[in-house]
Amino acid sequence: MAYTLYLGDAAYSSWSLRGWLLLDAFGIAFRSAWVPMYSDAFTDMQTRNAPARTVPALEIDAAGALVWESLAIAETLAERHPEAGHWPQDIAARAGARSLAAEMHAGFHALRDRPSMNLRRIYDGFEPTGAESADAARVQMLWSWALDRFGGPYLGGSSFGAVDAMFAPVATRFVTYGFTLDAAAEAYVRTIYAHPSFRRWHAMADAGPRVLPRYDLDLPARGPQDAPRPAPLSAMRHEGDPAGAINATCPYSGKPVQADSLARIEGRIIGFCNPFCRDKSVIDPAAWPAVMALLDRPA
Ligand SMILES: N[C@@H](CCC(=O)N[C@@H](CS)C(=O)NCC(=O)O)C(=O)O
Repeated sequence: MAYTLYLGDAAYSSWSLRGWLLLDAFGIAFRSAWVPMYSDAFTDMQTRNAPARTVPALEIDAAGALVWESLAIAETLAERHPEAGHWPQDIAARAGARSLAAEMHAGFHALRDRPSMNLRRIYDGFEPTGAESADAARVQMLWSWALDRFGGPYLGGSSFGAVDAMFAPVATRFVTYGFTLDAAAEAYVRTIYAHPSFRRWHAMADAGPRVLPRYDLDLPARGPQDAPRPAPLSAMRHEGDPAGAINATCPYSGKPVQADSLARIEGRIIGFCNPFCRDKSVIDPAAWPAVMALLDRPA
């Protein structure tokens, strides 16, 4: 099954993150079509995809069908890939997970507005409004209830599900704006930040060059290195001869390694086909199975 997923900027597009997790975290192969938001290319994409006007939008290539709205994407993928586990098996957990996902999709408008997703920043001194605090309190109450009732560490039980994809951007908002969290929410945020798919998205957001100042607040800010992420492996950009790399072709694309796209990861020189692939790998090597497979090769 071939899919194309239309996405906005990884650092800022919370709904894109949800759509991407609905495929990547469930092992479903797809092609990402990144479209910079607030650009002519985005307007063109909206025209081509009409009547869909938002990202994420999922093209089911063979069927010539397009599905948009993240909850509709979740249900479409769950229907087409029943083995992938978008919803829990257990009836009570499935009912709970579906209800939480629907509430997220339809609600929490205050939390979705001013404290928008911004994976590039961690602010000091953000003061939530009453409505933002009320949304944050309800999210935490729902998380505690689900984690307690279905056993955690994910909201539907032992494995990552569509409901976790729906709430992952909220976990990032709690980090970016420094919301005061109860212990269960704090633990759940760490669980999301440790999930391999989330780590891949965050690494791409960090590596992407585009900064959209419209999402910045006028507050002291730290960078994403202070997010509650697992400690990265040792990695840095490397300058040198591509012949010194342990691989001749990019672990992602299979294209030839380029001289401007080398990294030293855990002491070994690895080459990529472009600087973005290098940078997303340097930021969090362990998130990328193709990089780890190279490191696992005998020296
Ligand atoms: N309810 C939609 C929300 C999607 C959404 O608002 N996406 C934003 C980017 S995060 C977008 O495409 N905005 C462009 C526009 O509204 O023109 C969903 O569940 O997918």
